[in-house]
Amino acid sequence: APTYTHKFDHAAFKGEVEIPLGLFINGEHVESKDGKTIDTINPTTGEVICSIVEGTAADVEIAVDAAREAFENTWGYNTPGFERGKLLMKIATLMERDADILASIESLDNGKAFTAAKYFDVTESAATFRYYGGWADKIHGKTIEQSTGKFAYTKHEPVGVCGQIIPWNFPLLMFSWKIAPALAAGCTVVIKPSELTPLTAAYMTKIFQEAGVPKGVVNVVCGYGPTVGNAITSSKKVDKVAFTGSTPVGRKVMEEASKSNIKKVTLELGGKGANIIFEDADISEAVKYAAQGIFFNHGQTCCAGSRIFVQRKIYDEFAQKFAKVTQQLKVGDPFETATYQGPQVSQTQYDRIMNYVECGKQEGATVITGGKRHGKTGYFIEPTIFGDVTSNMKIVQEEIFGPVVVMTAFDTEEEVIKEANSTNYGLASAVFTQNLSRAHTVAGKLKSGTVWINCYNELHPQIPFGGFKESGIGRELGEYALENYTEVKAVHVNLSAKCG
Ligand code: TXE
Repeated sequence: APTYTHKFDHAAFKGEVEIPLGLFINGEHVESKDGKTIDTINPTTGEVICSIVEGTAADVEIAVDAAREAFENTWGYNTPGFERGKLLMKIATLMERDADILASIESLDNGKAFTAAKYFDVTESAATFRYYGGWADKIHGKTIEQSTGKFAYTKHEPVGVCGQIIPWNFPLLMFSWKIAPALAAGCTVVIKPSELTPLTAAYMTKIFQEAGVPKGVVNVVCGYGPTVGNAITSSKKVDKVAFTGSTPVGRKVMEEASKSNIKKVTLELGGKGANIIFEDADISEAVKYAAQGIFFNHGQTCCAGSRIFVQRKIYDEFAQKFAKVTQQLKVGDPFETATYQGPQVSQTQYDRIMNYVECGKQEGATVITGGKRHGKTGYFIEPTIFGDVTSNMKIVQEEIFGPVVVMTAFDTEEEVIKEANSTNYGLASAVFTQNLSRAHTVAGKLKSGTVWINCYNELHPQIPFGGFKESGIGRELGEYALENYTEVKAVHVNLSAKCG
């Protein structure tokens, strides 16, 4: 299979990096069955970086068989938890060694600022492997006493072969959130990166080889959703599917799982996060977190704080300070050290976001700042704040998934909780206040899988993440994610009681 060598030359990293472009099946890089490839685009320039091998349904079948073979004969209980843990930690160490390389590839392929890629995506990805390395030998069941002579014990057994489908907004991080808990639990994996951002996953296959991951334990098949993705979700030989992406595709994943073999399903879908600022909040802190809450990763974050509710008394002051901080965010080349926001990931996403911006203007929302394209090449959009929005507007209801936030004033706690919860999504929300009682009361009433008090976008491998309502099913990260990758078996033991 082909490889591609990219020459990086920026302040933080200079050097040539070789990226394997083949499918990674049974420990080897291979061509696909029909020889087709996918061009991956640099969103900063709109130019092709390289062409990666495009998988087919037939390739998925081969990968699934390799994963099954590895599950039955090499991985699972064949490799004790302690050994699996050591391997996961070795992967983490190699990722830390190659942090500049991984971050450079991520910035090139996705457009995110190198600083963010290095200190958030790569750091957190390695931390996720290390964290689950620690769990691998601590996954065990319970003993349940029933009556004299009768008891049961539970075993938390690996589910088996897991299909995993990930998006383009955090290519390496989603790869790590999916693979690390699966391997810790003893499962084997067939993963499909997004067709828009396959390059960090491709590089990771070299790290797996170097770390000594046995063949077939992780298989990476790049390709499109309706072909490779669908082959995974509809396979009768896949025991579980984990998906992160859009809500419409999430529905399809469930449908295919139900039509094929009732494979276990976990979904992490969209969001429309409410960020609530009460008048007693530390305003300058709230402003900084609000900016980071929406503009981090160019707004391409499922938990983004895309709806800001500000108590009326401080609305004008907050709006003015928030606009000032927003205007100071540096938009530009991801490889420049000062850059906060790079381009959106693709022309399609750029168009989608700009359509929402136009729609907001037509619906009568006020543009407080931004609202236009940035520069002439690439997919750059100015960080944009809409004020005076009303709850029926499309920009308030739908996930924009770009650097666009809507802001509105509220009067009472009761009113803002009702508004915050009036969405089909339920991924994340936040409350800013100095009042301890109010903070926890509001946190209790918000219908979302994450609530931040006096902060935003804090994520940690130890802390579960996932959605209420149409934002998803199941939790990633923390001890909770292990449940996605284990089946509980109850073994009943009868020591003395006679039948009948
Ligand atoms: O997502 P898709 P898109 C939201 C966000 C964004 C919108 C569209 O609002 O603007 O979705 O993005 C694979 N069977 N999120 O169109 O298509 C696809 O190849 C199986 C939120 O890029 O859902 C990719 O690997 N798989 C989100 C993955 O699904 C299929 C992150 C996600 O792409 C498939 C991304 C099929 N039929 C977008 N069709 C989040 N929760 O963070 C596509 N895929």
